[in-house]
Amino acid sequence: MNKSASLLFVALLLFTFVFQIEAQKSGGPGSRINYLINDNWRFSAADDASFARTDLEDGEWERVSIPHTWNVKDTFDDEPGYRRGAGWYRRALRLDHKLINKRIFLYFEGVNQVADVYVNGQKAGQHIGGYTAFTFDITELVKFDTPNIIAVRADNSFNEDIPPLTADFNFYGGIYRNVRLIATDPVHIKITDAASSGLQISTPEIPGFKNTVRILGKLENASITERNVQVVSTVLDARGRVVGTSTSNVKARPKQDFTFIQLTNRIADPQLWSPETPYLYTIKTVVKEKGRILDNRTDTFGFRWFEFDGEKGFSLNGKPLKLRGTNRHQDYAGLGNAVPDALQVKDMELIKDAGFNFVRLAHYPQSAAVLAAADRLGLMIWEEVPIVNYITVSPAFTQNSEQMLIEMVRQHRNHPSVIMWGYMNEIFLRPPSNVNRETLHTETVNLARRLDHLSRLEDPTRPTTIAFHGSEVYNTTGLGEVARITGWNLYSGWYSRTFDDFGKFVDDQHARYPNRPLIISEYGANGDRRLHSTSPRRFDSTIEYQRMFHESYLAQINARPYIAGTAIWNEFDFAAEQRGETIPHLNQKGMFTYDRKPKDIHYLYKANYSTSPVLHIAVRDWVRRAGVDRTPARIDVYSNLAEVELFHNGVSLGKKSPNDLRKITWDAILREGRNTFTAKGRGAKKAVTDSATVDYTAVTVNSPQIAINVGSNAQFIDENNVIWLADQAYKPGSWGFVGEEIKTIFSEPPDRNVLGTLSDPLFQTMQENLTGYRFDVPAGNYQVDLLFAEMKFDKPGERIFDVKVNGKLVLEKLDLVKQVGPQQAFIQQCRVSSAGGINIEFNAVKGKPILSGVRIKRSS
Ligand code: GCB
Repeated sequence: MNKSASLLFVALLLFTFVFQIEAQKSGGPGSRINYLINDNWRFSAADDASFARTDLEDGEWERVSIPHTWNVKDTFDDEPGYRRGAGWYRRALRLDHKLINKRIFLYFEGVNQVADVYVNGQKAGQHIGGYTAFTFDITELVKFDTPNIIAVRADNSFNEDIPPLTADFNFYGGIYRNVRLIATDPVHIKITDAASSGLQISTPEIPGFKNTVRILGKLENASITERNVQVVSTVLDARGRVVGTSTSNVKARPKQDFTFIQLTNRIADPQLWSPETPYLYTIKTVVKEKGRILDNRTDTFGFRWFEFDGEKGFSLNGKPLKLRGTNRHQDYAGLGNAVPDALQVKDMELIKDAGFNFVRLAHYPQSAAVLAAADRLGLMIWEEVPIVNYITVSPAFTQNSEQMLIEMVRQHRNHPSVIMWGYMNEIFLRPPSNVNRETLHTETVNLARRLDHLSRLEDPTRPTTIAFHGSEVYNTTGLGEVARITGWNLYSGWYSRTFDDFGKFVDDQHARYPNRPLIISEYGANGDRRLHSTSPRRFDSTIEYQRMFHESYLAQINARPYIAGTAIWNEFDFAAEQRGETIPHLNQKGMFTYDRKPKDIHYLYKANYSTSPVLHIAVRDWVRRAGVDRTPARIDVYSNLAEVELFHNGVSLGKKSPNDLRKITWDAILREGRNTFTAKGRGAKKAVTDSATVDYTAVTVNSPQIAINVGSNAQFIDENNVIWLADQAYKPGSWGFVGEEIKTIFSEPPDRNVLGTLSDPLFQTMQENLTGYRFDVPAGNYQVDLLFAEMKFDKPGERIFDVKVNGKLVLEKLDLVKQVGPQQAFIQQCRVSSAGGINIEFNAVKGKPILSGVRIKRSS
């Protein structure tokens, strides 16, 4: 036996051992067995039909654990695109002979996006769609007391019949959510009904009956005999006391499904589920035959009711409540979408901790662990199927969309946290050019109608919703009339014009469609913690602009009670391979970084929404600063305390109370070196303190190093902690660019990855057509670094120029495309001995010279 085979053998033995223990633990032969089989998988990125065969030697394949994706690295490299294709997973599974009379199922929580499952070389089934669970009955394919070979072909290729077609997130391939083995008696609560629990638990809203629990269940009798069984449902409160029961007697015909309906007794004074008190009841469902347990399940649910109104917004359990929320994508730094449950739950805890009560799970159904966490934490959920940007007009696309909706609803409908079902996002944003616009509009509205109808049919207890981008097309096509709740994704002041346009837009919509309950389903702006500005501007990705954006939006939202709810875009930075912004491949609109570090903006919301004391000095994102003059720095504090006193290096700057946005601002003259800020206030019960430090460097012509982020209003801190200052026009006694007809190149937004560097922002902005760059530095020896990247032209010969430093030619006929390639970072270093001043000259040979960054370092 070779090494990997023997390892596999040990793993199998272990598995059998653990498995038997589990079977005993869960109550003997009568009980359902539900077992995670995430470990001991083998993976191959190749694709071959023989991979399903039992006699295949897979010892050389990569050993992996689920959750797994093959796209963690290639979504972040400099090569455009990432691998979209097939990958295979294999695993041996030994089943104890004690399971011989059971039904055996494989349950997959999520495989992106088409999964073909084989057991012992035979096809168990295919599932389409990357974001919902599915299950196959493999009873007829398995053997006992000998290894069964499970093989899964996962395929994330583009498929025009499967949503999403395009979107601003990555479609990572793989088995990226848990895999389970389930074993039941032949008579069991149905498992293969769209991979749902087989039970639909609701608390009918009929006045006077509010306190009953209704259970609509499906049983499957896979045996060949008729069975007389009893289904007993027991409702327990959070302390485990029985508060309700219902029993049904079911005659289950052979090889048939049977539906039962139960209504429990009225439950006295039920505790209502809400964000403040997310009270969960437990329901135990047991299937028995002559007193012997055949199957059992335990689920949780909550009592709550809610309404949406065009004028009054949202109300929960009869009380008005603003949905204060955020959006969540499921991926995570270094993991892609293969994120263990514990981290996903942590995400939901971070969201709760910020004081939010609402989460839009954008743009697809998320994992069972996320939904369970939402129930437990009291986070209300908007969940949606991933139909994004445009649709394909085809019966298969329609059918796949409908199937996804059915699976989402059936799998997640018992969660009290879910308050609405969504089915499209910005569906008119990117119409394909090869489809007639009118047909596309009509067919999209038709599909929306079908999905809306289906959603109400599957779950009459929840309203439908849809998210639009800020365009009239949704009204003119009639799409705006289909869903019950209208979501607007609005980016005024980011993708378009000014912050104030946001308020104007929603006021106008509300005035024209007063009956539509309205949610701001997205709003946000980039925040890159390496970029800072005292004069932030649209698209600069500075933390300061992101804060300005959110402060403006929050004030505008607070002023409009008709807005039922809001959801920030996004709670966490998330990956989007095609993005070429300051951190390429990443959407940086998060309140947290991709690896879940809070940005200062997180505390704006926490101070406004949380009920626990919040005191945060908002300088954490900018702890290393440089400046050129003695202008005082603005120090902001986000706090929900009545009064705060701020100390700078131990000296009080005075006491102040927060404004309506729970923000206080002080001015402080930063001193060279370490500056310590301490804020003090009192919460209801105790004193609250926060401390933060800022290291400050004053840069003058006498400094040992001057680094300039040419063409930018923003200061950039690179990975070596070098601070590249914002650019300026030349001033005698200082430094800056020179030229009569200079053009600042500042793409809006920067949308191209710069190759060969992590300091993309340095190269994305530049001065074009400059004649010089001058530093009035004292005499000495200097190293001069000149930074360039050609971001405009892809062909050589378009831009050629010479560069001289203090009269010496350092770059002759520089043609960046020819010499280093387009989009490529290029740094030219030279040394100069100066009798005073550094004068860099640019002379055009063809086109206009450019400069992206410059650094001078005095060496003696
Ligand atoms: C949107 C989309 C979302 C994007 C976001 C953005 O409107 O719905 O998927 O990620 O804008 O950041 O551009």
